[in-house]
Amino acid sequence: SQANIGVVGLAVMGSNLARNLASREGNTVAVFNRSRSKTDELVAAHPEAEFVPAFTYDEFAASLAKPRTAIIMVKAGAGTDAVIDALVDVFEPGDIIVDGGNALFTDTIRREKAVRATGINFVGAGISGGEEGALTGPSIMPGGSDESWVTLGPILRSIAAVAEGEPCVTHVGHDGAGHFVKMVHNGIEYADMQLIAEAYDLIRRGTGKSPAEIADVFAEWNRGELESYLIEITAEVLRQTDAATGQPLVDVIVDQAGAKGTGAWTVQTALNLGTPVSGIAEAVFARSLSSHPEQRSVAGALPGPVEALTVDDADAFIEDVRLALYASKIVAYSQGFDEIRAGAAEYDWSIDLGAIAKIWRGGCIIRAQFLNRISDAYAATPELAVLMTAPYFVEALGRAQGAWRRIVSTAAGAGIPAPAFASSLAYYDGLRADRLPAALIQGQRDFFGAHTYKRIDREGTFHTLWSGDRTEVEAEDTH
Ligand code: NBP
Repeated sequence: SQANIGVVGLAVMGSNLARNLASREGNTVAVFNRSRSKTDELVAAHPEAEFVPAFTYDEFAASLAKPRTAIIMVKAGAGTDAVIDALVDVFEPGDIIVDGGNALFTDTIRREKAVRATGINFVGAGISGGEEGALTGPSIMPGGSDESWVTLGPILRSIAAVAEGEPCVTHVGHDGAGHFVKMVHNGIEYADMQLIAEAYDLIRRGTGKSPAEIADVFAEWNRGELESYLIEITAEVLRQTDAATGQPLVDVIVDQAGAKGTGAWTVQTALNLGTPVSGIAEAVFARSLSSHPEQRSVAGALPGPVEALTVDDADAFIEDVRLALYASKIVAYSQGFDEIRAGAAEYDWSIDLGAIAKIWRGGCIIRAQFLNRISDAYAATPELAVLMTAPYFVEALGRAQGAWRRIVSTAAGAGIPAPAFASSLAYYDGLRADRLPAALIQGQRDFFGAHTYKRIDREGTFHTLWSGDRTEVEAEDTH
């Protein structure tokens, strides 16, 4: 029998994706894994699924109907390149190779160019939702050519999560656009998680509530405008009791956050693009800070504030934290979408930002009600320069800013680190400012490096003769 779709790489993600594909009407799924045992195990464990197992790349290619379409789900990096090379050898022009792993978008741009030269289509597709999502319906962010989307679109639509009746997949843009958007998704996820963690810490230290009591607070928040998967699972984690010690699980987990690198990529890319994703950067750095026990153990000697945190009205404090979280979250998404806009301009992708918000409503880790507000904002104003200036967010930020300022100053006064709350607020005020001290920085740059400056009242480029008589001269534009 000929399969219409194949999966290469049958570890947890690939086997779940293959099962998802096989469960959809009309799909027959060819499966291949470098070491045979995973293929045998998958086929044996799921007799209900219509799998066509292959044990060599030749067999795999022969089992696929044309145009052959294969999704690679292997360890990102050298493994991906090895599988692409092997598939290019056995595929033909017009066939489609999809990389569903977490590739760096610049690798995807490189691979797409190389594979396209053989006449074979290459699609880098970001897939979010972890193993559960792969099995039951992920959010999928495919790049690649328009030609490949004709074949691939219906297949991916059949396995994607569904949010409000719409499949969580769209053709994001060409070559690396899909993996770029998936990268920013993960960056936003880092920020969202850090903000939630800061909210928990403030409530715990401010009110003395137990993790289980704070779980109730998050469960309550999940019924309002913060409703999201991450808020929901936060309540679950906080409610968990450790069987061995009887303690809240969160209290026996080592407080050093791990990372697989996609948050760092988001920030590195933003630095290259000159896009300030400061909230996301703080979230990535907060994980790094937590993971240096050798530094944290000596830093206990650093003096803290004299006054401990006192909260008179716990309910009012918790409401302030909720609003600070909401406002900071708006900033994180605004920064993330700004990075996508900047990336699209740099790499010449045409990306529909509203459509991206929509495909994140289901399947992925940052799925939330809130994303509807973002797609509404871009539907109303596709050219929106700053997401958070859309009327809905202006209203929400107006409602939240007082609380946000109180929480950031309370945290600073009490010596409680709230880097993502504070950084988001500084970004907000920076963007809002009528005048920025950047004017002084231009003066300093002109002083030591003759870097020149512009004037507010006249066209042209100017330089002050700092080491001479300090008169101003018109200068060549150095940019
Ligand atoms: P892993 O990332 O653990 O990769 C294991 C798979 O890669 C196995 O099938 C292995 O084959 C195969 N492989 C390697 Br390693 N080198 C290979 C090579 N040179 N040639 C052929 N196959 C090779 O699997 P995973 O956790 O299922 O993740 C798959 C992809 O999905 C990754 O890119 C990951 O970043 C991405 N992703 C994961 C998640 C998640 O929640 N885990 C979420 C979203 C995306 P073998 O069996 O022969 O060793």
